[in-house]
Amino acid sequence: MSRAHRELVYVDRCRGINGLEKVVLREVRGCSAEVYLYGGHVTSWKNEHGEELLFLSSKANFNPPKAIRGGIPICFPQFSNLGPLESHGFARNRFWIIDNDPPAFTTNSSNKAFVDLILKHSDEDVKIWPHRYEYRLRITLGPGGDLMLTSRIRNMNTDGKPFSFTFAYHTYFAVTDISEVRVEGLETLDYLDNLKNRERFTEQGDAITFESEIDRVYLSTPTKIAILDHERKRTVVLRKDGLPDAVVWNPWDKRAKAIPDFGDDEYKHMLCVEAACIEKPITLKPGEEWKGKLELSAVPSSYCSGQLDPQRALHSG
Ligand code: TA6
Repeated sequence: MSRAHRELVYVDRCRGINGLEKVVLREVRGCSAEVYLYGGHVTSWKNEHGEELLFLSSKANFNPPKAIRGGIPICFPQFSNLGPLESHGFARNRFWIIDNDPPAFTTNSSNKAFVDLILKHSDEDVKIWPHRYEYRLRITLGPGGDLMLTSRIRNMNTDGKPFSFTFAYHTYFAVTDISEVRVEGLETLDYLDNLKNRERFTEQGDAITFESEIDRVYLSTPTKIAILDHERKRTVVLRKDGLPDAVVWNPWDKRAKAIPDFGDDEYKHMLCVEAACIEKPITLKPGEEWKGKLELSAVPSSYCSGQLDPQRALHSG
């Protein structure tokens, strides 16, 4: 093993913005990821060239109890305003702790850069969501730079009661120019349009492109979705498991101006594609566990007669 390899600190626990605790994951080829314990929130994912693949607003607050704008907020136990809780639930603005003794996890033994976090019911939260739970989140940076998030949520109620929840990995991807971005994998699917009272529509046959505000929940989506950044000649492939829905969101100019922790022009450089479980909430009986996995990889886009070739990205691997 080379000296550089021997000295690499795969998992580094330190302090980030406003002194908040964070964990930096690094891999030998130079990729990295950053995770704030506040929110169990991934705020950065960089490839081996040091290029940032996630969007983080220049106006993001790292001031609890405000959620961090950008990266990968965890929406649990409620997506959006689909229930009595605050928008997107409370997991994104709670302090998670490092889980030093996680239960067995089937994992690739070459993964060295990972962290296990845990969030449990608190006396305060039981007043707004009357359930006992254990939420274990493993975040892994693979040797090839892939970012993997696995959520395991267990019902710990002692009163025999089941609970239900909706969920999303609200991932903000960095894009060079939103008008040059295409999303492949959601063609012909049904979606609920949040801009039209969640009315149900069917997507046409073409890849999704962007020229105005969009806020949709695509239903029963395939396990792979590709985001093609034409200008950067990069494709991010999202693979998911246990998460049938996919939200696509960009606030565009007018709505961007109304979001205090979001720059007026930042909508041009971000796109949320969120692996989610929304239409049919997950119900767990006491002792039962749910698992939802997201895997992200960034690959150079290939060309086919001048067009990006998403099929190669979607159907490989
Ligand atoms: O996932 C899309 C969405 O639910 C939008 O409706 C939009 O408002 C966005 O999330 C951001 O929500 P937030 O509560 O973080 O401002």
